[in-house]
Amino acid sequence: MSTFSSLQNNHPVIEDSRLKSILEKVLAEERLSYEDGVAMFRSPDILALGYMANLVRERMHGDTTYFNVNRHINPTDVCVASCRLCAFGKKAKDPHAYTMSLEQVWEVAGKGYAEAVTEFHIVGGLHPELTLDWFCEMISGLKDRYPGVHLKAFTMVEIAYLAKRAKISVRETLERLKAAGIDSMPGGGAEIFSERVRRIICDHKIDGRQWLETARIAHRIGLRSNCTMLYGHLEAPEDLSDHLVKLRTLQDETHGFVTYIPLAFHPDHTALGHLPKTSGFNDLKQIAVSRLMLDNIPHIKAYWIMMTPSVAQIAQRFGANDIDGTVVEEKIYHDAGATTAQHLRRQDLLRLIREAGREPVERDTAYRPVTRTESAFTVLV
Ligand code: V47
Repeated sequence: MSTFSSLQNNHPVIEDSRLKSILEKVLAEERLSYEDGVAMFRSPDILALGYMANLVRERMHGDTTYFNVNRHINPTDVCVASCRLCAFGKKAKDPHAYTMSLEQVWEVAGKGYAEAVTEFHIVGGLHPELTLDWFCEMISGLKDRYPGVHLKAFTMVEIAYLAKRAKISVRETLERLKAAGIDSMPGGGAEIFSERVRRIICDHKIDGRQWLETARIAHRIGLRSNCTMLYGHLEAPEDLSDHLVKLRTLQDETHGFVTYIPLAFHPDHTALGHLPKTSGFNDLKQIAVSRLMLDNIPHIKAYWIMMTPSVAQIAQRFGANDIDGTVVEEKIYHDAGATTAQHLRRQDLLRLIREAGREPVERDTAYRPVTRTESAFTVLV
């Protein structure tokens, strides 16, 4: 469509005619189909996608962009799986592998406490010897020492592995960890549900059906979680749309997903190191299409660690309403070649958000606003 004719219908940025019916649905607040998702992932019309996603984002969140202050804790990088996508996991006998003692985990957490973090994000490898009891002790020790900090811990993949090793159900495993003190779960490990691609990039992991079933059980026992999708490797537009529709279908049932985070594949130091890095164009498209498809998931996070602060800033006008936080000590992406800093100053984050015309709001994990004084923070309920 020419700029002149599109100007005539007041939607000047829709160039790709295949997106016109999608725009009509977006304006009518109708659900988009799997086919719409495929068409959007195929479309090069990034401005149209961003325009539509921004309409939805502003309808849901106005000008607010959320951020939080958290610390990642990775107790071990020992992992029995050898996923081609991963540069983090190591075999137990690898001289560079590490496993923290319980005291070390609690000590690392103490550093975050001093930085007044509101959340510990705890994930690690599938260790062949650490037991469920060990993890329960780790969690209850953290809760005792840092009662005000939200514990967002263990991917669905780790839960399924712990259950298998303890020879108990996923439900019982989750119930024990919840009793020990976990408050919610992160969204990692979902990768891409397509069996064809999963077989190549992470064939040692639980399959997509098991990931979704573990999330279903977590949500049913009252543990909310995030969800993710890994893109920028061997996937086709059909795989991307299918993944989002599966997340949306589960969300209709449980309402347990809080935030969706698209994760760009970083190939360095992985067995897929020959693949190119993703582009800013693809990063923005993933943000926009997910905002449009995931009509029942409240928040879309542009994770600056992964997409760089510059792209995460632009993403705030392409559908995202969250930019992650200031305090991180991130290993999974940096082992795979991420060149972003491991820490952004609060004032840098505020500037990025304000420059994008958005209103920064610090949040806790449940998206309640947090206010800070010189030395403490308060959650506003
Ligand atoms: O589970 C692993 C992915 C995830 C690579 O829930 C890789 O708030 C890219 O899940 N290149 C970890 N990705 C990160 C994650 C996350 C991050 C931020 C916030 C939240 C949240 C969750 O990263 C892994 C895996 O899916 N991953 N290796 C790699 N080479």
